[in-house]
Amino acid sequence: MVTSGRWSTSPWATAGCFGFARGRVPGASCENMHAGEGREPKWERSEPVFKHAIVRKPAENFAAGLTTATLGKPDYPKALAQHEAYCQALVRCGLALTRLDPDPLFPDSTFVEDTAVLTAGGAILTRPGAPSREGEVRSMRASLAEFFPSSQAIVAPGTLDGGDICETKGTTFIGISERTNPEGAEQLAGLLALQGLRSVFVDIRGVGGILHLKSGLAYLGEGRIAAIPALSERETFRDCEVVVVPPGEEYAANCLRVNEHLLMASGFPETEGALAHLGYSLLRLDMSEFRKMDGGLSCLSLRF
Ligand code: CIR
Repeated sequence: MVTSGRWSTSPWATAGCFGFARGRVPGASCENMHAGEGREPKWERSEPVFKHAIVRKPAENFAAGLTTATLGKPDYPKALAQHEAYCQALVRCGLALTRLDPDPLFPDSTFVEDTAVLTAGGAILTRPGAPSREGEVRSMRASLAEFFPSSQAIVAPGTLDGGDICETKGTTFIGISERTNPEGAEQLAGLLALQGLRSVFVDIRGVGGILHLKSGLAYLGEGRIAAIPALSERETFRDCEVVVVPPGEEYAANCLRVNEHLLMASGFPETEGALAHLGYSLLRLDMSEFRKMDGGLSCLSLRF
């Protein structure tokens, strides 16, 4: 059910209007916002926004990656099948894929999203917060060079994972997390400001159950976000239209808008019903094996 007003008694709510102009980090000052102007609206229903995606097949030692989940060891053949279904979904959304070879040196390297932030203005290579993942950036730099002749980078002592970056119409939310530190967030905000893009920091340290900002938040297009209850009430999002993912279905918050479609994890009937009710063309994907490694839909690709 979709009702008006913030979620309190009803599990589903859409609230407010979009614009994000008054969005801010609770307890933080306006210095946390970086003004930017001149950006074209990112989502136009009639016009595909993304044309390309980079993906990397999971390596055989995928199960040796980092995880906090207690869902058991991922099944490799199943992970490969799920990854292929994900790739097919992106193709169905109209994207051309660059498929990178598995890289067993980095068991988490299938989660390519964490290695770069891509905007209309260029590529920004990250500096992942987990030391075991830092080396993933080297090969991504080479892969991106074909599409982005020059790039910028987050540098020490900054750390930043792409999973903490949620780009919306007019504002980029930057999560400060166990992986993205304030220095990394400041560096990214500064680089985005040079492109005329405005950033707002969202401190998610202490929010249980999410690794990255986008583990609990997704931009759905048209000024609307999906968010877990722990984030949906934040002042930061008070001007957004918020679809609150109900308790028990938090994993479904990491959905992915790609052009005319919305990719979502299967097995979350309330979320699916609400998104369908809102008119989204849903592509449901079994993400069970990636979930076991703390991964979601967005982390499996870099889109541009
Ligand atoms: C990690 O802990 O880094 C990986 N096992 C999962 C990364 C998921 N990435 C993402 O949500 N953007």
